[in-house]
Amino acid sequence: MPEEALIVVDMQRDFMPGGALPVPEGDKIIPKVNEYIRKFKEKGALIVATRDWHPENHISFRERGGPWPRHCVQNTPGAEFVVDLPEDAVIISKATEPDKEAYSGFEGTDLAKILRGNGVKRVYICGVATEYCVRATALDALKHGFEVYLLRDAVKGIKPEDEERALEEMKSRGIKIVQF
Ligand code: VGL
Ligand code: ZN
Repeated sequence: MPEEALIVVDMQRDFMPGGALPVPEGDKIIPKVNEYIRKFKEKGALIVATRDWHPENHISFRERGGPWPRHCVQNTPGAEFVVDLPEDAVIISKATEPDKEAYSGFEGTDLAKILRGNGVKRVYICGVATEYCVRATALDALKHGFEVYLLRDAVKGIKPEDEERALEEMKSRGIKIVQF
């Protein structure tokens, strides 16, 4: 049983420069994320990838009064992964219902059950955006009783000052900020 899981958060085309909701320099972490995927796979960790997977009338979109441009619509190129995932990676689709927003990979999904079912005790988190989906996923992982590590060199935020605040908050709650 793998004691550890790597959770890759929302590494999707729409969150990269040129996409619908770009994280500035989000593409710069792609090689590092791919390296972590290889390393964690090699040591037998469970590899999980979350994806923002919205219906085209999602409540978070501006045309519905939400804060974001339309992004990561199910089965469109913008929702595709931009990192190399192993065939046996667990894919978690979130925010799939029209009227519900979900930043956390645990919200409305089977992620906690899947991790526990695989004997996972520690989770390592990377991806985008640090102050939104990475933060929410990391804090939820803590709530579910996992030991949580954030991979500092493999996350990217939308706004540097918001990212910094989110990192401080995560640290103060007991998440360990690390890099290998
Ligand atoms: C995200 C904004 C809207 C994220 C998703 O993945 O951090 N941010 N939807
Ligand atoms: Zn979204």
